[in-house]
Amino acid sequence: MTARSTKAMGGIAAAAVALGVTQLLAVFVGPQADARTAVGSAVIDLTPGPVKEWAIQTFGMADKLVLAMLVLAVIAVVAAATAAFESKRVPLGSIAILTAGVAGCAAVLSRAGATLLDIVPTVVGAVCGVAVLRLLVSGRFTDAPQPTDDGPDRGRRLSLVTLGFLGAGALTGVGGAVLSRLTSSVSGDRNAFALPAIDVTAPPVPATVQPKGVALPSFVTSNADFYRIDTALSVPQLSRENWQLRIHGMVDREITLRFGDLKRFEVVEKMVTLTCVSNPVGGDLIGNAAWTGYRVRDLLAEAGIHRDADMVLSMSIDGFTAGTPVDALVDQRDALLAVGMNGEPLPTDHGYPARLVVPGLYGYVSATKWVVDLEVTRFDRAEAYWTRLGWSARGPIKTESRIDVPRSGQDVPRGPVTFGGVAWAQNRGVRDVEVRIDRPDGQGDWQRADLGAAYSNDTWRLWSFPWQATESGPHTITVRATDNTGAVQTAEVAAPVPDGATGWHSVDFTVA
Ligand SMILES: Nc1nc2c(c(=O)[nH]1)N[C@H]1C(S)=C(S)[C@@H](COP(=O)(O)O)O[C@H]1N2
Ligand SMILES: [Mo]
Repeated sequence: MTARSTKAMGGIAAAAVALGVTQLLAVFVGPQADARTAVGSAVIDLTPGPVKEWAIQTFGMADKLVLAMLVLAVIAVVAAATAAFESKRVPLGSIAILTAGVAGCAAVLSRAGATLLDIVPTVVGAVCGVAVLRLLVSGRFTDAPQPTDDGPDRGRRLSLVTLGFLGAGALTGVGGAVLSRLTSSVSGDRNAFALPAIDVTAPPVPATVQPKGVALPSFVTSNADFYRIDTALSVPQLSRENWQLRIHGMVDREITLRFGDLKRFEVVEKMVTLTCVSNPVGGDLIGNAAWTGYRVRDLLAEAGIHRDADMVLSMSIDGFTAGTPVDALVDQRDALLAVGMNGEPLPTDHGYPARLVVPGLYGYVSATKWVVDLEVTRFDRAEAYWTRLGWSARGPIKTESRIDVPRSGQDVPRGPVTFGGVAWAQNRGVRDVEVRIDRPDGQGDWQRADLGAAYSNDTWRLWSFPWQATESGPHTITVRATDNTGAVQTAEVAAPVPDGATGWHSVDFTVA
């Protein structure tokens, strides 16, 4: 190894120690001192809207993991590149670590409710990082005096010490992350939560919602299979004890509800299909669940909404906001402050202890998880998280449909086969689904699909289509839905930005 590459390795080891020490110390100060989450959240917040959208489209639910790997890779490259030039006269590596430390402190301090104590782990971590780097380049661990810049490194000891620090950094980092997870987790609080008795139960799901011949997808999405989309780099751990909901703004009287206060409201169970605005045509950012909770209408009535208010800006404990039309929150669709999902307390990922569920609206304008604040306001006064980034202020869900069987590129044997999928137009309901199968000559006619029973206008509708595979070769199946207003799903292709994707879903398959 050359002296320069040895120094580069030292830079990575020093950065690892800086990150590890910061992570470990943050365990003792609290989650708000976690510089890793603070920096990651700052990166997410500063990333331009279209890039975020691209990340969700490309990496889907792995987006946060990809971000973490990317940040680590950038840190390693910068640490190596700058440390390679670390010397007494030009301490470039040390400067880089200190600069990163300052940025980390700024990210921590930028978070709501942060105090000076919260930056102590980052400051100590940065100082340790610099100390390690200075030690490694000092020449103390080389047998020879100071190696010349490009000369061979004659010391084995230096590599071993460098590896040791690298290991120490990894250990304290991973240890710190695991410990902070254990100490802040609300899983115990969640397990101890017995859902309130339901006053208004959702109608039972008849077996006929599942159309003949296909099992995909299941009408109710299990909690484990339910898509998850949010900006939360570490899932907020909010206990029922620490939860409260403030309702304020254009109201007659501001109120703050503790979790126990919810007892005085009627408990409603409702089946609602949630959809993400980022769901591409044919995508799976959609799921259907039975939600248990309280009518938002009842909560708002206690505060008394002013007549000229038209938006409720809901905010989560971690600062995400959604702007929902007042109408959608108070009309008969029964928008919920949900505390249960499919008969269980809300999973932490899905908003424990409480979130909003508003039928008919994309999640980004309605479905705030870990919700703690409702500000009654106006669309011309307030702007929510995604609207500020270029998405539409209003987000009614568009009429869409998806093919689940066959999968793209699938081989279909000759003979009888049943295709199937889902269609949705929440708050309007699906009336019809049509399927077109192009023969190898590119011709085909729209034909009515068989429909599963309609459960409600706020849930998706399953369809199936029996077909005889006779002609060998490539085929394409296309689907389109008609909602209860008579509107046929548009063929016009639109991207998810600014208010949801449109177009027909097609799947290519081959008859063997
Ligand atoms: N606190 C918080 N709530 C949020 C979001 C978020 O980023 N933060 N994302 C919203 C979006 S864009 C969608 S589509 C739904 C997804 O809910 P789910 O993860 O339970 O499926 O949550 C909404 N609620
Ligand atoms: Mo979303």
